[in-house]
Amino acid sequence: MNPLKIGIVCYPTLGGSGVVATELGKSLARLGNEVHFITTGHPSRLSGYDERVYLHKVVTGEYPLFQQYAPYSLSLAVKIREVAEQYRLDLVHVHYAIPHAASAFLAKEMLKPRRLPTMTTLHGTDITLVGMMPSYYEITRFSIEKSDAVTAVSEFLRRETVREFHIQRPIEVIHNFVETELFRMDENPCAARGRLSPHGERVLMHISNFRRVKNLPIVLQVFDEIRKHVPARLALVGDGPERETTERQAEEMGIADAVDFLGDQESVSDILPAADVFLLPSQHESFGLAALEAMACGVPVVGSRIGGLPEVIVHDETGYLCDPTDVPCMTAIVMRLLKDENLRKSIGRAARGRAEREFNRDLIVGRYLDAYRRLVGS
Ligand code: GMT
Repeated sequence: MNPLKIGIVCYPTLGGSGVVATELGKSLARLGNEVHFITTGHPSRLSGYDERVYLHKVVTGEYPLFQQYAPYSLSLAVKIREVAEQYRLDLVHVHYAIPHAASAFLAKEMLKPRRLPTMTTLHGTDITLVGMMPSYYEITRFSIEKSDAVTAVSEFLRRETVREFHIQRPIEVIHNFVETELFRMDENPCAARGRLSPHGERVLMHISNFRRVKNLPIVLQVFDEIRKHVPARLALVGDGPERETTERQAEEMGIADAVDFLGDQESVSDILPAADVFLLPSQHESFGLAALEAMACGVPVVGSRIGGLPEVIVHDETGYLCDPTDVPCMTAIVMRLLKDENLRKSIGRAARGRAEREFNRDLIVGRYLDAYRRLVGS
């Protein structure tokens, strides 16, 4: 099959949509396609050199009239058009609808009569939170309808999009994926374990972009309950708006000395295997990429029974689900796992098996490639 020239638009900052877009782009390039990232900065998971990977930076022009409102969406549209023309792109694939789908639509219109097929992947808060805001609702609906192809990262998100935005067009569900050769089960204690468990304590872990939806107070409360019974430490990986509040809460609860704030980490695959249990009590989660990465490392996840998480975790088989604020439920499950090493290990193995079977990179990247070929051929 002929290789494709693909433009990928994403937010480069830490966050699931940027991670998925970057990992997808890297995989597509490895398969021989030419990939052009169009972003405001260097995507956080883009490392190493690949001759088929190009980076195009979107720069917003400053002007006193704009004050703090430099129109990123317009600069992005101009950059997409420019890259598409210069490199003869076959298609552009945008991640996170707002404002990327609208910018892709503008670029497509500007390029006419040359054809530029567009694909939008919906990730979560672009639909469930931000897209629902009155100031974004109509443009989100419009640009979803105008994309040539639309995918959602879970069946939950597809249903929500159709319901909330009264969408008529088809939306294909393509789940997120994990690189199972990188995110591996560690039979021997991994290097990070020594730092996170200096005296043999059990390690609970949470990784996120520290937004309110991640429910960090619940993570702290569950940990607080656990350490009343078992020597344990909590590793918090990532950064974002709730970090300071979380640090303060840990102080107020008197548990700060048992909590490690690791901040943004480039290589979470080196840290995850150090965990005994992974906590993800989010209020919203359209998929839960961090949960999938933990599963691939054989770390049992205790998460929320909301959104797309039940599509990732089979309760009681490959992890556990509770209501997002049900601290007693989560505490009881974590205690069970920590007391019964056979159970913890067998759930971890089952989680790893599910990640390998259902969410492996080759399977999911293949589905995107099929969708691209249908789009380009149509
Ligand atoms: O909203 C966020 O927390 C970040 C967001 C993103 O787009 O960066 O994450 C969403 O996309 C991820 C990748 O598809 C999903 O794994 C997350 O579940 C989803 N977040 C939410 O739905 C809250």
